[in-house]
Amino acid sequence: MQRTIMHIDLDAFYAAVEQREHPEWMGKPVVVGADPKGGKGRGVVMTCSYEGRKFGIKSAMPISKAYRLCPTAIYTPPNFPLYTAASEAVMNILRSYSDKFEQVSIDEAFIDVTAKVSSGDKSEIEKFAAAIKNEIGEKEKLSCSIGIASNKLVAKIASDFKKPGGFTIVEPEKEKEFLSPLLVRKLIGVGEKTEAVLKGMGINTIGELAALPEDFLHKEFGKYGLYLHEAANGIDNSVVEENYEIKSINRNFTFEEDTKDEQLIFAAIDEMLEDAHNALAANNFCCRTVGIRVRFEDFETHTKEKTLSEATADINTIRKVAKQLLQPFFSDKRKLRQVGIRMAHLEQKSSSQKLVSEYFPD
Ligand code: TTP
Ligand code: MG
Repeated sequence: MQRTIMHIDLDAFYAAVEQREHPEWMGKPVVVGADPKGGKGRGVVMTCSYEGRKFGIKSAMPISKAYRLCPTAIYTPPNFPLYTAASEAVMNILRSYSDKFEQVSIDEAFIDVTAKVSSGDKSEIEKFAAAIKNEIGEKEKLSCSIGIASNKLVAKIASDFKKPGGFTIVEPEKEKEFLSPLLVRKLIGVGEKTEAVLKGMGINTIGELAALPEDFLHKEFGKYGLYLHEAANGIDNSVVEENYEIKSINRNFTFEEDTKDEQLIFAAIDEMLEDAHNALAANNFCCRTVGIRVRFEDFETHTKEKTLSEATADINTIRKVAKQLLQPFFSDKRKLRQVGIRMAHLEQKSSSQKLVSEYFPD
């Protein structure tokens, strides 16, 4: 059956929220990320308003480079509670347009509107998308781009096609034609490494990739090659479905005998971490908050947590934070009865990361 799927992605999300909160920043280059410290700052750009992108500033760029490109931009640290609240409000609006809803990241979601519009009726589909865009604009004062296609893969690429504020409809049967001139990197699951390998084969565009025999791709890339073949040909049968919600992952360990032995305590932490991290990875989550819980021999219980500037799924990073949080408790005279860890503020890794990890399990 012919499906109609929309992918909605907010424009310059963190920067747009900052502009909304500081109307005097409207129309100006706003960079959300690390402190540039007059060009000597370390850390990266999280995002930048479209006004700043004209100077060449982009997500993940060193903040020092952004500062060189535009020293007069407004530099601001991230305010996550604000973005989370804005994201939740937008997601609730989107959910009201279809019960087939899937949030992909903090600022993007799919909705399947097959049952809501007549397939192939372009003007009806456009009106539906315009209503969503207007409601997000009016209620949340945020701008979005919408891609519409017969599957998720093409809808996602389409939403990125005319940013900011774009609508792009890819009509059924036109998926291949639409993808053909685009660079392979636009495909979900194609990162820097695959792009370089394909370049070495003389393949730059999705159309060139689509023309390669399936067998050849299978031989070169294994199972991932089969995905590449389907994706390049605009085929994707995955369904829009909400991932069940896990709010946090918690593990606790009670010592056989109360202890102050740091080695023993760290070993317990390591064991729990491994287990909790497996749960994190199995659900394709990363976490932004790492917490610990200690219970002394007299049952007095303390919790401590740290929210990171960026969500992570890296076990070493999580371990380091957990151990730092635990350190002050060792100076207490009392022994520990129980120790626990917590991973919270879970976020789904972006779908491109998801696909890559599915095919390259490392
Ligand atoms: P994106 O949707 O990739 O970027 P964007 O919304 O800022 O810009 P646009 O969609 O118009 O191209 O990511 C959403 C938010 O995620 C972004 O506002 C900030 C955060 N983010 C990072 O913190 N680091 C990154 O490297 C990227 C790409 C995004
Ligand atoms: Mg966005």
